Amino acid sequence: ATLQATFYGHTFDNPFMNASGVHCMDKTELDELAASASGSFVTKSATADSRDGNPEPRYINLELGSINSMGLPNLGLAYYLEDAIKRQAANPDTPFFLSVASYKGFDEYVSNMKHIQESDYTGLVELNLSCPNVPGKPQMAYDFEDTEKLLNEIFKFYTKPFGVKLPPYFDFMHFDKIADVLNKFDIKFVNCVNSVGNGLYIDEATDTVVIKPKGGFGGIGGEYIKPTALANVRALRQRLNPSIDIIGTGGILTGRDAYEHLLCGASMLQVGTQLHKEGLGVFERLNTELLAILEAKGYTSIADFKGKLATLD
Ligand code: RRO
Repeated sequence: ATLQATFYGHTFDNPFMNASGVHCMDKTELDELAASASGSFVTKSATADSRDGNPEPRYINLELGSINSMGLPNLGLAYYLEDAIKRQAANPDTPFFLSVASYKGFDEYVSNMKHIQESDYTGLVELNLSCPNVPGKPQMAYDFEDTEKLLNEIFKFYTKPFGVKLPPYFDFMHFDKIADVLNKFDIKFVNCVNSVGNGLYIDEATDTVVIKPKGGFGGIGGEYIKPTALANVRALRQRLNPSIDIIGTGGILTGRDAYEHLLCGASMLQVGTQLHKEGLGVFERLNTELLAILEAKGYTSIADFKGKLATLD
C-alpha cells in the first residue's frame, strides 16, 4: 500500500505535515521539517511586521492536549516570503504552504496578500482566518459577512492558489453559512480546524490558570478537540464544492486518528499539539501506524476510503 496524498494537483509522499505554529518559526525549523518524514510543511502565520507575541508562559502541554495564547509571534512576512521563494527555486517539485495572518485586521490581510501576489512566490498559501489569541480582535471567520468581504477584496487582485484556515464551528447553521461563503470563490482548500478558541485550564495544585495572557484563556488543541475537528472536516466535505480540498487538523495523535480524518474527507493532515509533545519523530510513527491500518483493511491507497465514512441510515 502507499500513503501518497493527492492535493490540489500535487502528489505528496504522505498526507502528514505540521500545523502552523509548531516547529516552523524560522528557516532552521523549516529545514528540519523539510528533512523529516512529513509529506509537506507550513510556516508560522506571518504578519506584516515581525512580532514578539504575548507574554510567557503562553503555551502549555496538558495531559489531553495543549492550551496556547502565543499572540502571533513571528519574524514578519518578508522573512517567510524570501525564504519561500528560495525554497521554491531550489525544490520546485516539493510544494509547501506559506501561512499568512493579520494582527491589525481586515486591511492588513489585504495588504499581506498583495505583497505575496507581487512577489515571485507562486506556491500554496494558507490564509489564517482563525487566530483566537489577539486581544481585542475577533476571529475573522466567525464573522461571515466580513469573511465574504475580505475574500471579495482579495480575489480582485490575487491570482495564485490559496486556501483558508478555519476555526471550529458548532452549529449546522454555521457549517451552512461558511460553506455558502467559500463556495462563491475559487479557493483551493480549507483547513479544519484551528484551536478551539478561548478555553480555560486550571492547575489542580495551585487553583491557578496556566498561561499568562488574557487571564489564562487560550486556544485548545490535542485529544480534547478530535470530535470537533472530525465534525468540521466531515460537515465541510459535505457542503463545499468538490474542487475544494480539505486539510484535517485537530487531535491527530495516532494512525487511527489520521485514518478517521481521511474517512471524513481530509486530503492532508496537520499535527500540532502532538508534534510539540513528541518532536519530529511523530511523522515516522504516524506513517507506520497509518500504513498498518491500510494494510490490515486491504486498502492499497488513501483514495480507497477517503470521505467514505459510513452512517447508520
Ligand atoms: O499565535 C497564536 O497565538 C495562534 C495562532 Br496565529 C493561531 O492561528 N492559532 C493558535 O492557536 N495560536
